[in-house]
Amino acid sequence: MKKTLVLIYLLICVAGASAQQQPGLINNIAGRSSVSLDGQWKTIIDPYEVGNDLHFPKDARPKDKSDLLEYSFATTDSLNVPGDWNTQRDELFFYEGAIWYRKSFDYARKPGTRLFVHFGAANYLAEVYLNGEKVGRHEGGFTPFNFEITNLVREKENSLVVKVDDKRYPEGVPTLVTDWWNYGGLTRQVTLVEVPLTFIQDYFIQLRQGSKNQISGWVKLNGEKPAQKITVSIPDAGINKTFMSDESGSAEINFNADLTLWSPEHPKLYGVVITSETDHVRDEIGFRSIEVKGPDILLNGQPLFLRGVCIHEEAPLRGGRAYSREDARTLLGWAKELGANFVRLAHYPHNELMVREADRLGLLVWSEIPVYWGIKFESPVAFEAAQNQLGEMISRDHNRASIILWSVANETPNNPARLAFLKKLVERARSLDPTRLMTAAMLHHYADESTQMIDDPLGQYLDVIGCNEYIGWYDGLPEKADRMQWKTVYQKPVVMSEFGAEAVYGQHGDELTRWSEEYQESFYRHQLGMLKKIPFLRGTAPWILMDFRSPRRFLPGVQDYYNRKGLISSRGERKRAFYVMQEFYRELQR
Ligand code: GCB
Repeated sequence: MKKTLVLIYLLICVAGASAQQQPGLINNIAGRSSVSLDGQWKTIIDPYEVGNDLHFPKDARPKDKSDLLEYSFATTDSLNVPGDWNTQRDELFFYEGAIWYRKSFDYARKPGTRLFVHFGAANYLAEVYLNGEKVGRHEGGFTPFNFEITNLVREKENSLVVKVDDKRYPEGVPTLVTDWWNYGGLTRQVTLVEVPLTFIQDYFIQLRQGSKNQISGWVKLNGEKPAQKITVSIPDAGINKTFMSDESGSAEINFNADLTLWSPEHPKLYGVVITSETDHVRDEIGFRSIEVKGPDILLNGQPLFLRGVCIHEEAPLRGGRAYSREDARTLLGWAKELGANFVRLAHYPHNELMVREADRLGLLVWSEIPVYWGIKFESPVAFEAAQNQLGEMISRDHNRASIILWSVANETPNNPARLAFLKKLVERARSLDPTRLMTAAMLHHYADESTQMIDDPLGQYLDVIGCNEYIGWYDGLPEKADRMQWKTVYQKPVVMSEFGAEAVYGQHGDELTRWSEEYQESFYRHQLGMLKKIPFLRGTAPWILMDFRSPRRFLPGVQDYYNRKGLISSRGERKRAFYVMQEFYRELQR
């Protein structure tokens, strides 16, 4: 069985490698020797996309005083990496298009090593050139990718040029319209990663689905010496096991372990060391089981209610894309203060530091790809983009205990093309990771004037049903929730994956005054009254932890390009509704 899974995985890797997009070979940089390329990068704004014609990748300098050259990285302005460009310069706030980045660096590569350049994310399309040669291209704004540069790098004055283009296009994922800011640029860390000639490309070390003491997974080597002895050790658990990889570099691993299980109350992480004859990596991994049984979610065999909150990757306090450990600590710290044991990281894979902090803090995670609203479900281009992002999300985070749910979509229209598209994504995710639960945020509809029905056919392929609803905000006034009951055709856990109302922090009025904290507070009281009565409800994730920028929220003096549904303002002020939710989560823990 496991052999088949490893085989399927490898076939997928091979298939993926032949596709136009190549996310690269490095799956985990955390335990690697690396050099950061973060900091100031020279940039050229190229709204008409003439940079290729003018040979920007060559990063040329005039040869003599007569030479005609109409660009210069050396003397242009810089942008900080990581960071979106929109919040770094006023004139780039609304900019969507191409910007060229250039970083020069020296690098003394040790003999007998390979070198990769790794990008945490670039939104949305990236073309990468080193010393004038194209090394690769990547599509998708929220997942990592890397390219091998072993044969191109030199000791002095390397020129790394990256064209980043965040123009929206119909077949992109996401597509043209989103309710979040299209922050462009090299939004996450850029790193040079040096590995041995044959290195540990990836590993999957998790409890077997349904088991609390059997670790099963695989290790994959890449390079000229694929067949090697591999040791997996977990010193704290007294584990030291040896395996052999085969001619394709794959080793299947399987062993029993007596472990302290990871949970929100006790987020135990073990140091796990994987050693091959030529390489070693160390990671911090938690072990827990996650299953569903009828309408219940079981964590380590125990039924669990997900006390959640949705979070966008918006930087707390300073605004723009979040990327740092400090950002992650602030956002997740607020979620903990709310009483959460669960976060929905909406609407795309967040940076790796968020997930690693969730591992440390004991927050369960829902992670999703930006298959959002009206993607072009008939298009093979859109499917390829979605599938790649799904694969990259899973391969980056498949060893994180915090992640219990992979989500394939948010509020997508119910039609046959979309069902076929999402079914394939669910199958793909299950083949890549058989241990986690599959979900999607779906819609509901009226069965009669006081009954909401959840019966989207997508539900048949999922383990956990996510449902977004805005009764009392887009649909009537808050008290409308009092008259609503919920039904579902599925014998599966339901998580209310969104509900919320907008309020400006500090704006007061009565409970019927839109945008006031009192309206939002009343909305939450009525919502909770309704939600408590849903017998199959196993989690809540209100929309949203903090106000975030959106290009479709115009109301002057109120929204000003912010979606104000945050329980906390963008400056960190808790609104009244925050305390209503906090009280509910306290009650649940009593
Ligand atoms: C939704 C979307 C979310 C929006 C939210 C809203 O249903 O999933 O992305 O931001 O509603 O505030 O309208």
